[in-house]
Amino acid sequence: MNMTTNMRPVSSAALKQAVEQHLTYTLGKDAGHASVYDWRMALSFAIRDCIVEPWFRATRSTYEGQRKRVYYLSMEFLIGRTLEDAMINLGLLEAARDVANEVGFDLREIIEDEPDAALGNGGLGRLAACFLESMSTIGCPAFGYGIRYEHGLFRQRFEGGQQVETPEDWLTLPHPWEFARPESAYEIGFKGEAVDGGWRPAESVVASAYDMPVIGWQGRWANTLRLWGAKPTTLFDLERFNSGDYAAAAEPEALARTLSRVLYPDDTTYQGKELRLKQEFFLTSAALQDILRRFRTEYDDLAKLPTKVAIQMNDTHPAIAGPELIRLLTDVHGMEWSQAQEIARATLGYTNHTLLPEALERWSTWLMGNVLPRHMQIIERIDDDHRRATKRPAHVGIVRNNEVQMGELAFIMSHKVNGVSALHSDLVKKTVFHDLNEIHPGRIINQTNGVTPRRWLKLANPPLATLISDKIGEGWIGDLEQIKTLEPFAKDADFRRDFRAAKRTNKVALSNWVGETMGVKIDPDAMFDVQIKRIHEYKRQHLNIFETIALWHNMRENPNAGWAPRVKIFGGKSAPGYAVAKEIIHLINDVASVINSDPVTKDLLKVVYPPNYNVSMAERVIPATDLSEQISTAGKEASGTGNMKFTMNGALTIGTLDGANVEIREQVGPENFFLFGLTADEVVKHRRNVRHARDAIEASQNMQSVLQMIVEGRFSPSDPDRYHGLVDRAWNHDHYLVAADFDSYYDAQRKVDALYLDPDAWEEQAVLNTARSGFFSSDRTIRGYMADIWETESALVGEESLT
Ligand code: TH1
Repeated sequence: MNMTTNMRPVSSAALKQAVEQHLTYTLGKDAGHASVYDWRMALSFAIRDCIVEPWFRATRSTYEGQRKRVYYLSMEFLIGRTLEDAMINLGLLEAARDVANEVGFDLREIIEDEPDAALGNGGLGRLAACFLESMSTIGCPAFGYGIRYEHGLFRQRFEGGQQVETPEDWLTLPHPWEFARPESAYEIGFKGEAVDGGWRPAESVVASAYDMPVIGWQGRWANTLRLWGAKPTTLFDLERFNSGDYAAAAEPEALARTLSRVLYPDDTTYQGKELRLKQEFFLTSAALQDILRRFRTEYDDLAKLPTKVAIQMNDTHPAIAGPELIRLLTDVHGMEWSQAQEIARATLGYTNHTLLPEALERWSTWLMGNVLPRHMQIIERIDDDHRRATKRPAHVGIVRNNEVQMGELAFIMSHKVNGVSALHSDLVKKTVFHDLNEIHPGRIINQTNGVTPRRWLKLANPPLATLISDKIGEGWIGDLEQIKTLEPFAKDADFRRDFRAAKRTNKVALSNWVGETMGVKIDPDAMFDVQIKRIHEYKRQHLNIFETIALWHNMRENPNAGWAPRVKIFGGKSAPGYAVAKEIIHLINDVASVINSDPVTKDLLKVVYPPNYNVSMAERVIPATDLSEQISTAGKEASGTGNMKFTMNGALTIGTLDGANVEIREQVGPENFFLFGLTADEVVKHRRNVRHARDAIEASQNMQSVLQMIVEGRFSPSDPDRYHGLVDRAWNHDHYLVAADFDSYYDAQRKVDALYLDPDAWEEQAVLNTARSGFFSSDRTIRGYMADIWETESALVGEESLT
């Protein structure tokens, strides 16, 4: 087979030769003895070779065209696997399949040998990964900057139904996608003292670069993800070593390595730990030093920085960028204060991802002053300037109650602040940044999140992707708006049958995997009802499991009432220190073991919770889903992005008017979306009634039975008191209004049942969901950032399409 990419023709034979070369000369392995790992490495190197040329070309074109670059600063990049994604974007998947077959391996097995790069917790990190891919697809010159954590997000196991964490070790084996750049290294200081107009740090480490190329669709452009690893400034204390104190001799090294050792496993909460603040500064300072160094090789006037550089802060985690940029411009490059402030502001943008109070970063002035004394001075001056310029009282400032408010700092130091869905951006204006929005009208804008259709449709769902391409051509992959031309086929019975068949293929594959890995038999013809995301009270996995219990109870009472057979699928990790979330996990697993062994409901209901949910598991589960659970308390989920992936893959959604659900419902049509629950406004009003939960439970027979069964120990017979705390909270501390929304949710689920029992009607709505998902491509989101925040243009405009 002859595949052509734009950099060189790659036939199966040529690829095979390249793979064998790497096997022999890079890995030193004889084909006769090569393992799946060896073949994966050889194939990865061969594919990586194909990226290098477009990567160089993109870099050269950016320099030659003196183009503006975007720098995306993020503490998290949740990449998942790279090999298959790269092969798809280069058009080499088929050639690779041929090669694998010829050497006696299954390509799937090789692909699945790659560990996930889990350098993120959830949506925020995965969004950063989708953005990188979209920036490369669009040809937006960009760098991602992050930390090369030795240990990504912990692995999850269940023991007796409870979450147990073990360390993740993706870097134990060599990582074929990175290029170490020891020559790109910067010193990062900490502590010490501020000395007039400068800083004398007491400690320092070196940030050393590792680059990963990010290839866009059809290999037309490639950007760089640059991850920083921490190294000691002095490797070794020779004096101490010679005196026999071996442990102390290695101290500088140990100290530095802790900085990039491990990702903090908290999603939407922060702990205020010194090491975290140091990590944030480590990333930010390394990135800014690198950005200024690159700028100065090309331009002589730092005043031009905002015309050639746009820096985006992914939440407040890199918000120290404001003060650090000012410090570098003034202390290091001698610029005057007010000009430096202006230039920093024109260069920086800030994305807010949450309104949850426990997520809003605040550092005590003591800690900030101790770890970053010079920055503390600069923050106070920014704050003073802002107060004076806007004549505002102390309560709107950055420093309040002896704490540095990182949201306020990020806002004041940015020219644009954006929320991540229409509802969320609206709430940002009305709540956390109400006063700042009045002082700076127009600064807050919205950019609704998106996801890349390359990974989340083409890669994850080959049966559906092939069906779509057969019908409307391949244009949708690079321009998801084109998927709307599928719409008329919703009325075409043959197409609906094929659409259903594609879904069924995915459901069979998932059923087999669940059977093999968990030993639970599930029926691919039952409705697959899925909630996969971090476990958090506001996401309300407990609402889902309560409804599951009510459903089971009612099925038992009346097994022949025409229930739609269901498989409830859960996936997700809890932060290790989040006891309430861990209790919810335990309950789900306990409920699963009781329900799954009930002979009465064995053909009607199953509950499965595969451990260690991650990007690769999402790729497996989402294409096999019929019903997507997006049931957060309205006003709490800033956007959600899983919701978009399900819609693209033809799942129907049951959801609240929260985050991007609102826009999903608008796009797919309210008649194709199962809505329930209070609105964000109603939630606020409802909470004023201190009896809201008690009133709702007393009015709901269903909810009462559920809580009764749990408190009686029906799901924990060996430990009947296990859930007394959980049930007490449901009655008395129901902050997320599970009780108030319960009946509405239960009723909406029965409408779901009715539709599922009418396959034709279901499939019509499913097709319309896919056909109307064009808005949710991260390509659209990135174009929005480019136009409204970064003021950059694609380097590929006017270039011929290579299809
Ligand atoms: C998530 C939001 O919860 C989610 O609604 C949104 O879709 C996603 O970001 C992308 O915009 C967030 N993740 C984090 C993680 C940390 C701190 C704040 C947030 S908000 C560590």
